[in-house]
Formats: sequence, structure tokens, C-alpha cells
Amino acid sequence: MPVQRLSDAERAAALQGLPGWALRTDGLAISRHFTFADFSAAFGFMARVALIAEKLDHHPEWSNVWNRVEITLTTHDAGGLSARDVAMAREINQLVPAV
Ligand code: H2B
Repeated sequence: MPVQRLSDAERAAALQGLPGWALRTDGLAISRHFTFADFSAAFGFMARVALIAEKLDHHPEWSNVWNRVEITLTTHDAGGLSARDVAMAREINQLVPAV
């Protein structure tokens, strides 16, 4: 079954449970910025996220500059935000201290 985009209400509810994540202005993706002590810590985090991505078969759009990582989650197969993005964001949040 194809993955479904979240409705406006589902999106709003999901964001309530995702501290640190913001909805992109077009409503089709969520993103979060992370800052670490140095590059090694940032890259270690990315390695953990990569393992989650493989486990969930869901892959981030991301960038890294030294100690900073920016992650955007959207579901290409759905053309927008789906439950897969929410599940991925929840797992990523478990890797870092609460905000
Ligand atoms: N990641 C993201 N972000 N969106 C997708 O639609 C997606 C994915 N689809 N990872 C998956 C892989 C799909 O291409 C494979 C075949 O399951």
C-alpha cells in the first residue's frame, strides 16, 4: 500500500510530540538543527542516524558543517510528510538530550 501524506490535523498532532522539529513553510517536510561539541560528535550522531535510516528504510535529507547537522525529513514516495517521517524524527530525538 502506498504511504499516505498526513492530513493537517495529523501533522499538527505529530509535531506536538516532536520537540525541536519545525514544519517547513510549505508544510511538506520537517527539519531540525543539531549542534555538537565538535566534528567527531556530529559525525558519530550521523552514523547513528544512518543506521536508523537503514532500519526504517527511510532516508534523511541532511547537511553537516563541522559541529552542526541539519536534517530534513519528507517522504518522497508520498510527496510530503508521512508517518514515516514522524517515526524517524522520534528515533532521532532519542539520540540527543531533550530540548
Ligand atoms: N526515504 C525517504 N525520505 N522517502 C522515501 O520515499 C523513501 C526513502 N523511499 N527511502 C524508500 C527509501 C524507497 O525508495 C525504498 C524502495 O523503500
